[in-house]
Amino acid sequence: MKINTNKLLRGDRSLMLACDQGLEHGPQDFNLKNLDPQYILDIALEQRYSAVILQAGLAEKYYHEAYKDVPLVAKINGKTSLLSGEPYSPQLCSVDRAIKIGADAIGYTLFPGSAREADIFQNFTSVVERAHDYGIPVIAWMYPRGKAIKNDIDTNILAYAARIGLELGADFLKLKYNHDPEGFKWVVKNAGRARVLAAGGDKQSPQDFLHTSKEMLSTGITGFAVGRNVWQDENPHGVSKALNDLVFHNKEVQDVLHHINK
Ligand code: FBP
Repeated sequence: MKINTNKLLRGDRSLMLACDQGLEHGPQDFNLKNLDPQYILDIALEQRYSAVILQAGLAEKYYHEAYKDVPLVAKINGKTSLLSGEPYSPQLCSVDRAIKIGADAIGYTLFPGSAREADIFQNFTSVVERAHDYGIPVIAWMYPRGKAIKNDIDTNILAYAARIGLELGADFLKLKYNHDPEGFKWVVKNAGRARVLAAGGDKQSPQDFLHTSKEMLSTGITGFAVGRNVWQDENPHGVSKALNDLVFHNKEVQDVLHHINK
């Protein structure tokens, strides 16, 4: 079965907007504006993001009408930040339901190194099988975590995580950046034919974020699945336009700063 990644790519690049933090982090990430998923969907639609990432619950209530022009990544597992202990993110929505809701891709978080790794891998591979039977791509958040992981952004650990994602059948791997462009090139090589999307991380100044993004693009990644650095910014449309120019037009940072300085 051919896996259809076309909808998620423009040329060879992709820029996705993540809005699954409400479950993962809770309301601490939001203010009165971006607490409303519609605010984030408006950014995704207006700035022509390659996809928006939502849990099924949000998709059912908010992913309607014009928003359907933006491809949907349905995040089908999740957990809160309320519990400590070995990380485990249970599946909360079936692949079939995600497709009914309109998913163009399935999103799933894995924690390689967790004491629950065996369960995570077994569940993930059954998700990949089902999604691929429909020709739907799978995006794996590859987040090495748990007591066994001393440094989750160590180059070798990230490279191992990338290789695991490839071995288990993911089509895209979402990885955290380690601020070591040479090391990260090795990480991307280990992803093989799976494409790498970098996560945005905690909010930085838009200037710093754009410089880091440009550096990340030099490592061979396909693009970003970013959240807080866009919708927590006071000018999310400006940041999005600047990112668009970096990702899809290979512009230099100094040539896109006008978008955020307006
Ligand atoms: P951000 O760009 O806001 O960092 O979002 C990326 C993301 O992977 C989200 O999809 C997810 O909700 C969150 O980060 C997970 O964060 P954490 O590393 O705290 O588990």
